[in-house]
Amino acid sequence: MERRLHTCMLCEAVCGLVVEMDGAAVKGIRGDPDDPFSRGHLCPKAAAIPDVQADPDRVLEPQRREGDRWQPVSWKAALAEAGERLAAIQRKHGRSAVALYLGNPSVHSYSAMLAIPFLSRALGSRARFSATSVDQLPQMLAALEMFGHQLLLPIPDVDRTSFFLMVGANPRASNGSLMTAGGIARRLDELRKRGGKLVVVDPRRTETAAEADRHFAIRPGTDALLLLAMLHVLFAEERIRLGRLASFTDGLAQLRDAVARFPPERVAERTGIAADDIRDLAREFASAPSAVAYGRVGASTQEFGGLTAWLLLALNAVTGNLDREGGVLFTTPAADLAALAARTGDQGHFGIWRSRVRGLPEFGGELPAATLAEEIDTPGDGRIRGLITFAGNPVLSTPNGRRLDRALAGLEFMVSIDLYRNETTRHAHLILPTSFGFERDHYDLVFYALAVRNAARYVKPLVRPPPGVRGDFDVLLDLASSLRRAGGGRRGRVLGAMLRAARMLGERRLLDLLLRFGPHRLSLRKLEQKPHGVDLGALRPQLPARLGTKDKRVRLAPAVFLRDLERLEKRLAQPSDGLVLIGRRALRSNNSWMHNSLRLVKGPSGCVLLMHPRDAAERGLTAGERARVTSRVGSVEVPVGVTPDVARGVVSLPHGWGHTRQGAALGVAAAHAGASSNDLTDEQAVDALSGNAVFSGVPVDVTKA
Ligand SMILES: Nc1nc2c(c(=O)[nH]1)N[C@H]1C(S)=C(S)[C@@H](COP(=O)(O)OP(=O)(O)OC[C@H]3O[C@@H](n4cnc5c(=O)[nH]c(N)nc54)[C@H](O)[C@@H]3O)O[C@H]1N2
Ligand SMILES: Nc1nc2c(c(=O)[nH]1)N[C@H]1C(S)=C(S)[C@@H](COP(=O)(O)OP(=O)(O)OC[C@H]3O[C@@H](n4cnc5c(=O)[nH]c(N)nc54)[C@H](O)[C@@H]3O)O[C@H]1N2
Ligand code: SF4
Ligand SMILES: [Mo]
Repeated sequence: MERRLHTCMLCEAVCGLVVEMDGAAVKGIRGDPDDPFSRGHLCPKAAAIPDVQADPDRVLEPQRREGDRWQPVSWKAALAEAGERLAAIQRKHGRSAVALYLGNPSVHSYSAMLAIPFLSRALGSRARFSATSVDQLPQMLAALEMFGHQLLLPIPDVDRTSFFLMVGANPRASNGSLMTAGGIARRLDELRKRGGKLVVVDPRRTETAAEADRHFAIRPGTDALLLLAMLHVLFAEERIRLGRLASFTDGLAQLRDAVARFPPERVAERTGIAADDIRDLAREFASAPSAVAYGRVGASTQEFGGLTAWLLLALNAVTGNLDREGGVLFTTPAADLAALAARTGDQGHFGIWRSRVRGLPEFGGELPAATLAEEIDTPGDGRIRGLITFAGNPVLSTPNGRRLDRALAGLEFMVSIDLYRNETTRHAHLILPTSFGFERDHYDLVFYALAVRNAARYVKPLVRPPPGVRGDFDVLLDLASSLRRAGGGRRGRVLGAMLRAARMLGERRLLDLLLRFGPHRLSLRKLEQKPHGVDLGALRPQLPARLGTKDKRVRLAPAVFLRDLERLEKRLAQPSDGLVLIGRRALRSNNSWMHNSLRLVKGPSGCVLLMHPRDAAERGLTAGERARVTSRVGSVEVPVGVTPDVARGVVSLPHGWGHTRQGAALGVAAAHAGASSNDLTDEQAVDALSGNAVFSGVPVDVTKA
């Protein structure tokens, strides 16, 4: 038995792994206690990495679809056909007639991250989409508007803070998000052991809320109101302390004027949180020696996600907790994509163009995923007719998945780069498979940049990929080249030279260069000599130098957010009763795509609609019975779980289930199918400011099935 090192690529926690191997067979997986960052942490999902690698349903060579029949084809034929078909669409209908959708696992693969900009450039399409707009886009928008750079996301200093306000996040299930921290549960326990406080704002008493000092069961979608009222209290009681930020921060007076209209009494009923509680919470936050206001998926994927993201940052700033120990700080990752982007002048942009059908704003060159279906199924000039998907499953992961499902069936040509023939990729004409897991090396380009300490770890592949699959980097560049050869995409000699250079250097060398030019002057060689990884120290204050704004000043009250308050006011004037749907995550499930691992799905089904005992009783529903849930866009049938942990008026259903679609090849998942919550969520109900999808607060009816 041999002990080898790898790193888990499934979620944001970046756990170091010790893999026990017998030849090429994996015999056991443990957390690596000698990884200075993750310190031995791991969760049940890591054990499923070899399940995916060895999955009999995995696509192991390029597959071509003719009607509903799939046949293997050679790489050469597949790439040539993909290039020709996409190029033909682009020549006839313009470059933006071919769209690109990038799914979540692309950010867990450094080689994909390094190749995507090349494919994206070569494609030259404005129809770019990704999981960003069903996730953290509002937080990136707030960073862009306030700090001048979409990637400058401040990270909670969880290990040193004395007060943690957690809004719409459940790290005990998710293992932390935009807060990379191995063993986040232990870190939150330690926070409380040293006398610090954890306060959770969540419509459900989650695993995290159950272990907190205080839980506020907020009405979904009203977090912006809560935060406005907290800020109101701080201004009214003269508790504002910008500290060292004062000399480089603008907009304090505008912020004060904006929050003046939102005293706690005005928002108490709507948020479901008493005015006195809001006052106390504001006071406690401001008087804590250090404090963090942090929000994640529940705060982001809602009708006022943009406002919420802004107000959370503003709350940190006006209490002196932005860019300070124990508050929220920026990282200095060993490979610094944000700094590279700043040097090349690409710090992000917003609203430079708008989508054809609904006029939703681009963000960082991407359009909201909630608009993908209508951009395909609405006739007219500029319609999307071809699609490339990479590591994504938008049929299950974007709002009104059924509409997208139908739209994809009408595409002239679609090519998917994926491990599986899933609910989305079954519509492709070609599926191109890639390597996965221990078959490749790993450096976490994205998540070390979002980590609560600066750290780095590089691991080599442990096994060879199956002969028919290629690495992400190669497939993405090959597709770009074959598109160009066929006369599609963007032309130009510079681009051609860039593609050749990228291919010549390769992903490892590109990573090495990023490390060498990074703030810690590392290199692949240095990291290979420290296979357990290196600790690069705690986060340190970096403002104003790190800011992306031209004048190196923080903008506390950007105009886009001030304007959006009018929309909030209007909403406040409308009634808000009836049942609303929210989502949830579970430790043993990973978005839509790990339900084919028997070890993760066996046991009771995870796809259960949680509801409050009184809401259930009013509908004559008891635990285990099946309910029909109906929204504007559709309906699903699911078993009910009855629990006082969800607030009255709220029902909770996880996403990523619904493996019932004909033509997907996921044997285990189909036997544990569940229903897709995104057959209920509404693609028309986005955060009108940012275009981000709304998964929280979707109006639904629930009846006995
Ligand atoms: N096990 C597991 N881990 C994962 C994933 C997974 O699928 N499974 N996915 C990964 C991904 S892609 C991400 S982005 C992260 C997400 O990480 P988190 O955001 O920590 O995960 P969620 O469990 O979605 O937590 C969102 C919480 O918001 C609450 N909520 C819903 N609506 C509202 C609202 O209106 N206001 C407030 N205040 N709260 C609300 C929900 O009840 C839920 O508890 O997790 C990552 N880690
Ligand atoms: N209702 C509701 N919907 C949600 C959410 C929610 O909270 N509620 N959360 C949203 C969030 S935060 C996210 S991030 C999205 C995720 O949405 P998506 O990114 O669209 O979907 P995933 O389920 O992550 O699917 C990932 C796909 O990538 C493939 N894959 C995995 N690893 C690799 C790889 O290394 N290479 C390649 N080529 N393919 C790979 C898998 O087989 C799978 O098909 O879902 C969103 N949807
Ligand atoms: S917490 Fe995340 S990174 Fe760690 S083992 Fe689990 S899935 Fe992998
Ligand atoms: Mo996500």
